[in-house]
Amino acid sequence: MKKFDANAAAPSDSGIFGLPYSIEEARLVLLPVPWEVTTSYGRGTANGPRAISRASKQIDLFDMELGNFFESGIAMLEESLDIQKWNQAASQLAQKIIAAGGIDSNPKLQEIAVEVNKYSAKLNEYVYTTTKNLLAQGKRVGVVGGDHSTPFGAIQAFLEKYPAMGILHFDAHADLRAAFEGFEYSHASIMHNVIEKTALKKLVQVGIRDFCEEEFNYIKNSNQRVTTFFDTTLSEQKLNGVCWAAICVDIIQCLPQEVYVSFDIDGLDPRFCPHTGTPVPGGLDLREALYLIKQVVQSGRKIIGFDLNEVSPGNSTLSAIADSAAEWDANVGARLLYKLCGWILVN
Ligand SMILES: [Mn+2]
Repeated sequence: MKKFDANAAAPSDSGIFGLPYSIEEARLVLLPVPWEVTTSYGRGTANGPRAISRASKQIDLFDMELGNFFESGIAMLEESLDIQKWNQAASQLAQKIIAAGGIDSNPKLQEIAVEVNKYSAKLNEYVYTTTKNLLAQGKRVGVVGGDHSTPFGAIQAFLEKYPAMGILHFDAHADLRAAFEGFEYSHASIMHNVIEKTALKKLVQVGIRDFCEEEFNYIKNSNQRVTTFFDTTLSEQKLNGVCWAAICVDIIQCLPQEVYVSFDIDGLDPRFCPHTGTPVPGGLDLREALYLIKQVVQSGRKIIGFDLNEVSPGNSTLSAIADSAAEWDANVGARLLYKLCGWILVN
């Protein structure tokens, strides 16, 4: 480990959060996934990991709640050049389908969708294998997207190690659509894929406020496998004077002992993520989300892994981010990421 002063500014050659740890030294390894093949609305989340990494260096490491947890070691892997290449190639293909509003019954577009799905399968395999190897080495792992399709392979690897785990899912969207626009691994289908293709026992969703009737019925007919705390309900409870702490007890009761957190930044009020791909009015305050995560740990449950996704610096080029309004999204993302790292390292 290099010489390091936690109270000083981050050296320019430092890692995530300005820390000096190598992957070997780190107890927690972050896996960046620069991927946004199926995003349809605002673009830019493939730059999320780099923007977060840049913004992370200005964070004060000492944490009043969690102390100097960073001393366990946190490091971020280099972005895979393969993923960057696949993302570019598959995005170009996918845009043809997105521009047409889905594959419909157009055979040419169906062929393109097959190609896109192959790229997504390659990505899933990469994320799965990388996560599995890190877990086998005794590391803690967090995925940094990219769009919300990115953690699928990681969730598979976590389920192999923690078959009884549940997922606490922050999002504006239910993400329960089957192959949205013809993409098997669409960002809007991540939880549908998790429910249909894995043995996950429990999915608990919070902040959901944008969903179609099919998704609503899917939740209703899930036999309690999916429990959704809709934003409308949460907001009304709060307006009626129910305190957030009591609401958190209700949410946490639904979770098993081991909890994986899947955090789509757009679960928060869009003032925290104005450039995210599909912002929706309403949502949680950052403090409410952090309080809920803290209460999960305080309840005696264990956070075993996480992903943070859909953080986007918008369409600004990466070199312009530092000076642009888009820096804000990465700034919030980096702070949320640091807290997620903290809660995973202390328990
Ligand atoms: Mn979302």
